[in-house]
Amino acid sequence: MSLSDENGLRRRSFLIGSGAVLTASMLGAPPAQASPPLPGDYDGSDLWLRYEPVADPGVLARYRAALGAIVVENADRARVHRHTANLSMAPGSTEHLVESTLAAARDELVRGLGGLLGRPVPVAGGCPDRAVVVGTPESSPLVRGLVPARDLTPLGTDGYLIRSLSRGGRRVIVIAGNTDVAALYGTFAFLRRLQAQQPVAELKLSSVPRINHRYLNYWETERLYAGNNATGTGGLDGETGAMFDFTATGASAGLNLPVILDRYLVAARAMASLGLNGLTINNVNANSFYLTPAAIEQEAALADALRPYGIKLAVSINYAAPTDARFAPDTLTREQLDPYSAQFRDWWTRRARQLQAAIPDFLGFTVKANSEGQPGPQDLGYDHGDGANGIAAAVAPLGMRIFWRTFVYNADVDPDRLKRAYLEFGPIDAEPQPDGTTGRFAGNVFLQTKNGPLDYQAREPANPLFGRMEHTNQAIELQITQEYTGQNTMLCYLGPLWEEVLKSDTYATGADGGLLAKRLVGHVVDGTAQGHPDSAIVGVANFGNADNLTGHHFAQANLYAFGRLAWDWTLPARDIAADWVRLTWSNRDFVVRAIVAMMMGSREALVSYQTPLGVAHQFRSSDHYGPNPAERLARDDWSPVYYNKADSTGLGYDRSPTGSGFTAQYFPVLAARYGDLETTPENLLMWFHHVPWDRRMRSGRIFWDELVYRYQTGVHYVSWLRQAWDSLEPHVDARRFAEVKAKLAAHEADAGSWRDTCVGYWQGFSGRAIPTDGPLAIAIVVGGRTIGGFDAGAPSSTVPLAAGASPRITKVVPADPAVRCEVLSQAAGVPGRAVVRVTGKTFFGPILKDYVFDFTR
Ligand code: GCW
Repeated sequence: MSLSDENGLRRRSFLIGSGAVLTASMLGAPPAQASPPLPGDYDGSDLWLRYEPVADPGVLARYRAALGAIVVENADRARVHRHTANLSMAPGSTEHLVESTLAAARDELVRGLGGLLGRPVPVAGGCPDRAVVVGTPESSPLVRGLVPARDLTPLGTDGYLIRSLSRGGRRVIVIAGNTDVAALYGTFAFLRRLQAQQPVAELKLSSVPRINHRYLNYWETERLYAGNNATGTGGLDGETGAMFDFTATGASAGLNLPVILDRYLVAARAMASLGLNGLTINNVNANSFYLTPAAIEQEAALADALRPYGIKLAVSINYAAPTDARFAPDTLTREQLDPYSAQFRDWWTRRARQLQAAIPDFLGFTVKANSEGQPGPQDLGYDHGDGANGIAAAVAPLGMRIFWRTFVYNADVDPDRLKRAYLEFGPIDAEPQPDGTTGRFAGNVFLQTKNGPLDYQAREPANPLFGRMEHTNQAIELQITQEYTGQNTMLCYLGPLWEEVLKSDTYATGADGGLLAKRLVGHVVDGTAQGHPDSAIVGVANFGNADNLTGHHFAQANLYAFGRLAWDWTLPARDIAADWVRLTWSNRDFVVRAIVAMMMGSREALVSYQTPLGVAHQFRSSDHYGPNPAERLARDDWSPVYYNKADSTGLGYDRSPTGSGFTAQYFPVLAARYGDLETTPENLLMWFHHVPWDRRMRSGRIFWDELVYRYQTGVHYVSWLRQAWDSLEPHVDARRFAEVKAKLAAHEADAGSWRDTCVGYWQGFSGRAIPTDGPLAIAIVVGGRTIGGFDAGAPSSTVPLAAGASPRITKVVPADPAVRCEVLSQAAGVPGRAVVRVTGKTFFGPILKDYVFDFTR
């Protein structure tokens, strides 16, 4: 076997040892030939809405035979509201504005079928043979005749059905729902089937979302990793790097809203393709600019453009906005921020009315209060219930909702940051009310809660609020933008993280003390656990103005996965990944398998090289990207040292009953499990315990050794990712291949820096040597001598040889017989360098290490 190095030179290599080499090629790909990359300068700007011609001739023929016309009766009749008279696209745009939801569905079919089938599919009237018919019983007599009303009833407002039918000798496919937007969702679902080359014969499908409000929170100012300049954080030509232009200057001044840009409509179509139906347009550290009359006019234009796609807007607000001079003379004093005062409520009612006058379907407000320096009701001696209900009362008559975040950690509440939110919100939820009911939060308040009790870490236990807030509407908040998961550099597929959270068992109990039948976090969120009638899920979105909209090509997958899970949280992350790969990269099975494999281990690998075994938040404070376990900030609960508690006895935060007692916030089964070091899952160990360096782990190793190996294997996975991606070069279009390749190189280097920084720092406390018997440990035989004990985390190892001894490696002896060893290059002399590649497998996927040996005398 021979390999090409980066210069395209052929090198001789040979295999020693046994076991499976898990390269992409072993996952079914033909071996990487020295063939040229696929041509193509496609930049990723269509997200998963690429409608590339179907390459498989058999599938193409079947699709062409089945899909001959598009019928959307009365598509233009139900025009959506438009506030902005002169709404227009920017000059040179390729997207176009539509005025109704059914027109959006029709146009998507024209675009999608035309692209996939490689020839136009006509829009027709009547009911021609081989028609795709889209509509509702109201919009379309044809649909009314084809689909019995009783079949539509269970679909609610958003669900759809797709059916193959035969009428009077004509075969049609009907896509129907009770509302226009449901028909649009069905249209996208149908196109997704074709993009993934699934059969279109004998269709009998239906789908209803499990969660009502499926929203993105768009953060225009923070944690934006998708700007179109080199760093990914900013924009060019006067733009900020944000998705929507409100205040761009310079060359982009003419592109501010109300002008609509292509990317807004690509985002709208992408959101609708997943069934996302709401968008808060600004960061929760809210700028009150978005409430000013000029901004409301701009928002109204955006809402107009998005409305046909079923997307409604919301705004994040600052609790003290009424004191902002921008609203003069309509301002309040600080004292008037009393949530029970008429002035305060009336002020918010006026603001909400202005918004509703321009945006009739405006959703309401997202609020971060008394958190990280944001003002809130506590500034006036009130609690979160008082504050949330005050604004909720102001907007309730307008049919709006308040999404009040529970991301609070007032240090006066408890020394353990993780305990604080429940201590503040729990009692309000449990409070008996004068009318005999329980819980003080108003009916139009949702508490918006991050998945974990800390802050978007790559692994957290589920937030104990889930299941504990029985009397209040709950929204789960997931972070799509990769603040703590590699930003725009690392390939980290978050589907497995969210699947893990949504399928975590809360062990919630009912009034009788018995376990609830449905009690996963997903059941709590969708309302079925405790009978909540309303439900919401929110993702902090990763859109920016980069060509590919998300900065990293693979970050598109996270947006996609969030949307699919928002619709149906029970979907397996792996299946979602496979769909995304087919829609985005390739339909060839071996390519799909290879890329899905790369994605599926990527989050666990990141946990391993950043924060293994439950040690949380070791990020440097400046950017939350790189490591700084030694950092000590003025606020201790922002400091890595506060979380790691490293000392000579061990590592981790004791939150057991003899520590902070946080574990008691969970339902009894989990409280007991997490409260005891013996029963705490190892991947959460340091969330709950200060773990002794010499504790025996399930692997048989002591904790210190296991910890070091977690860091190493995380990096080794990224080394494998690089090799797997390289092997796909002939099968992936050139520009995106090169861009991902470059990101993976930086990813590997940065993963290595996490390992080296953290292991080096912990070693100062453990005082122990770096173990050398890990999963990829090898010995080499050189000049008749067997030499081993190499540090698998080191970039190279120096090997002194006796005078006259040959530097030729004659044998490689792996500690684990299942790993595969390959001498990539021998040293030409001494001094000289040899490289041995070792490939194996760990619990989250393949791992690879190139040992570099520098022979000296
Ligand atoms: O993780 C932190 C982020 C902040 C963010 C905060 C929050 C908007 O670093 O940027 O503030 O979470 O969620 O409020």
